[in-house]
Amino acid sequence: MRLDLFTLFPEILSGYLGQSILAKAIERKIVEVQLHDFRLWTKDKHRTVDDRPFGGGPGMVIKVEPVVECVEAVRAGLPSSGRLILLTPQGRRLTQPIVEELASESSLQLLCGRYEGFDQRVTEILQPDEISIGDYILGGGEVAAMVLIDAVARLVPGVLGDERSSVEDSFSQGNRLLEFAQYTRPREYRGHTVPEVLLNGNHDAILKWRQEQTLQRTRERRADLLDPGDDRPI
Ligand code: 9D3
Repeated sequence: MRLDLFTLFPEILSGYLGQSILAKAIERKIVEVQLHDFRLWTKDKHRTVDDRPFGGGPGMVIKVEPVVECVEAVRAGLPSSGRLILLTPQGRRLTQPIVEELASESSLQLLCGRYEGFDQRVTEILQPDEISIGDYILGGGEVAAMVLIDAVARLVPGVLGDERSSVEDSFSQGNRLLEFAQYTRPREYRGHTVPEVLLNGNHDAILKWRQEQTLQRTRERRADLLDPGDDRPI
């Protein structure tokens, strides 16, 4: 998978890319990542990327020309253009089905905003998929891009050490249940014991207990997940 990340703060992303499970995947050439700083696409001597909003109001808006020209130039050089995604609080909320869909792409371009966001004409011209990671306010799109990359990359074959683990995820392939409680040694700690059923080696009983746990937990904590066709929080 090829990832092209567009940002005014490439150093926020480069730290993460050098650390996570991605670092190994990049080393092994399973994932290729390139960072693009659209400040380098400005033409004025002060390298101006933002300006005051027409109509007034607080904050600054990212200018249209450097963003559009940077993204177009990079996309033109790609073997296949893949999907362009704008991280924005106004996008559709990222869910595991969307993550699975993105993981099947061979190329993703992620556009990260700052300040009050981009000039609307960035969206009009580039027509990106607009994605939000949830209903809370971040300082910028970089953290959201890292969340998306983290979720997508672990589904790319060969990125995870253990191939088994992503298929069994509690949110993968239509499964929308919480996971059961896990225990390891010791059998007792400060009077807190491990459920007897997990200790006696009856695998049918263990499976049944875990399935019950999963349903009970989901009902208690995330009843919204059991409501079919609804991916919105209550
Ligand atoms: C408080 C400022 N808001 C009103 C003027 C607008 C606003 C602009 C830019 C709010 C947040 C941001 C920065 N956030 C993102 O770029 C972002 C984001 C988010 O804040 N929440 C959830 N998902 C995302 S994806 C990108």
